[in-house]
Amino acid sequence: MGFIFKPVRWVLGQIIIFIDWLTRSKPVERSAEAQKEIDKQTKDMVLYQFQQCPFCVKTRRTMRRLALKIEKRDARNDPQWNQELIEEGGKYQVPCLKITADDGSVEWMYESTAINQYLDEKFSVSN
Ligand SMILES: N[C@@H](CCC(=O)N[C@@H](CS)C(=O)NCC(=O)O)C(=O)O
Repeated sequence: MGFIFKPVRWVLGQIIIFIDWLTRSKPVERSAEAQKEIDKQTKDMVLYQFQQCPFCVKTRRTMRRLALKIEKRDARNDPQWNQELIEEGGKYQVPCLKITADDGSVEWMYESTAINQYLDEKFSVSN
């Protein structure tokens, strides 16, 4: 029966991606100057993720809503990112946001709720 799980999981994943696409919000609009400043800050962030993971969809929705240009790395299919996440982040779980500070120190932030809260607090337009 195990052989049935993979295709079923794939179809469910595609449904999640489709619903996400149907219901996604419009990215926030900032002045060119303000967006440039945000882009500078998000240049030092990378999201390790799976395309079909619902928790990753949740974080990608926040990134889209806040118009954040954060590089995404496929930790399931790309062996380099998979290994980096496990060895440097500490565990094989996505989403994980890698944040490199100006002094070169690195934080690996796990948990979609924590990541979304961090991005919202840092980049919400009302702030
Ligand atoms: N509580 C976590 C759950 C994350 C989670 O369960 N991610 C799954 C993918 S959907 C995962 O990393 N699985 C690792 C694996 O497949 O071994 C969050 O909200 O970020």
